[in-house]
Amino acid sequence: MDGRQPAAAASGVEYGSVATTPKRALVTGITGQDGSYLAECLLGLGYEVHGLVRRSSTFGTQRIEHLYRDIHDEHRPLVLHHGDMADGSGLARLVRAIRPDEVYNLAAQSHVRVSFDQPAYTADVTGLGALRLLEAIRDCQETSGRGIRFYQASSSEMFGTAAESPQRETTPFHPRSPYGAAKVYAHCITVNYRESYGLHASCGILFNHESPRRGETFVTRKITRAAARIKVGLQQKLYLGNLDARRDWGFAGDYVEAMRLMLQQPEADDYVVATGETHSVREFCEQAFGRLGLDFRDFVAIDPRYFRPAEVDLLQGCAEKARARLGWRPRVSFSELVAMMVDADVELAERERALVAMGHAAFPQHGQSGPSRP
Ligand code: NAP
Ligand code: G4F
Repeated sequence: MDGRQPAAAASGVEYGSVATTPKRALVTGITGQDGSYLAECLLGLGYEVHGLVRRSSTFGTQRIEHLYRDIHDEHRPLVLHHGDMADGSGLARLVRAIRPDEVYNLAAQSHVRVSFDQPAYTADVTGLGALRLLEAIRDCQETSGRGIRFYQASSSEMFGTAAESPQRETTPFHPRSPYGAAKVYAHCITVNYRESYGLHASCGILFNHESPRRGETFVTRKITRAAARIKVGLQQKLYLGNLDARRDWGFAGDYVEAMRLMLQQPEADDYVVATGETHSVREFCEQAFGRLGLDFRDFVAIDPRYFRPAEVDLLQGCAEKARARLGWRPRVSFSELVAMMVDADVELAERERALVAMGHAAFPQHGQSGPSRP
């Protein structure tokens, strides 16, 4: 048997027809940037969407608030379940109860800098979490005889100091962080379950993708949020680390479509998803501040605390395979992405300024109290 084929014939597992609707999807990491765009995309296509949410003492569902309906509404297309990637038996119970057609594993401790401070936690959640979910799917598939298609959120961070540029599916991995190493494990175990058990399991090797919903400690959002706050007078300076790092930045809304397309293919496989362009952090600053008529050099200062023990200097992806096989291509350009993020953050900063004028506190900024902003 070709390791890439679903072992339907061998295992007696049947995959639902690609045209069958409504499909049922389970999305881990639904409260994150990508989870919110993916949930929107799937709901728009008529899916019944189930999301894994970890329990927290505060609400963490801001990004999906607009998709959620009252739990007393009988016909809710979006259902949230408590769970955690560290809890294998909980994941198994959930997969058995939901019996999804498709599972998208987006949950992770996804911050590279933080992974140096929390390496074991990152390995557990980002690496072993994928294994726990794969085991849950394998068990459910074996007992029910129904195929479950699986998507793993792999990352360009796995390439690290790659020997070639642009990076493609065949480029060897050389991770430069505990996060990158955990993602390599999750990637390899997904490929292994495809080859060993014939699971329809695909990995999307996604390059950096951003949006107005990006977490505020990732560099793009840190820059657009600060530029907007500086513009309206709520902040004076922005402290950053390595301005020379280069990334292939795309729009998250475009990238979740590639995830879905991977699971509609007859055969599972791995795909790079990228724009093919690379820009430095300095260029991002220049464009973001420039959109507001500001010169970033007047406001940006370097704080070595934001340097990493090991850095990934250059990422640039080749998404030819995704283009040829999935028909996928990015729609939003680099300058459109920067503009979209800056404009959204100006709106937010203006609302914040109005609240401050009424005597309320400014919105909390990571790093002003508690652990330093990564
Ligand atoms: P994100 O905004 O940081 O979202 C991460 C999600 O994982 C959140 O929903 C988070 O829940 C959840 N999560 C974290 N720990 C968990 C745990 N122990 N159990 C259950 N859920 C947990 O990340 P993203 O940018 O949307 O990225 C989505 C996935 O793609 C991640 O796996 C990331 O590593 C990967 N990826 C991202 C990029 C990128 O450029 N964005 C590129 C390549 C790969 P809370 O809301 O409760 O924190
Ligand atoms: O925005 P970043 O934190 O993203 P990074 O490390 O590339 O990771 C992101 O992309 C990965 C895909 O390649 C994902 F897998 C991962 O989950 C995450 O979404 O940092 C980008 C670059 C780095 O080189 C960093 O050193 O920006 C540099 N940088 C400079 N100053 C900074 C800062 N990064 C952050 N977060 N904060 C700074 O002050």
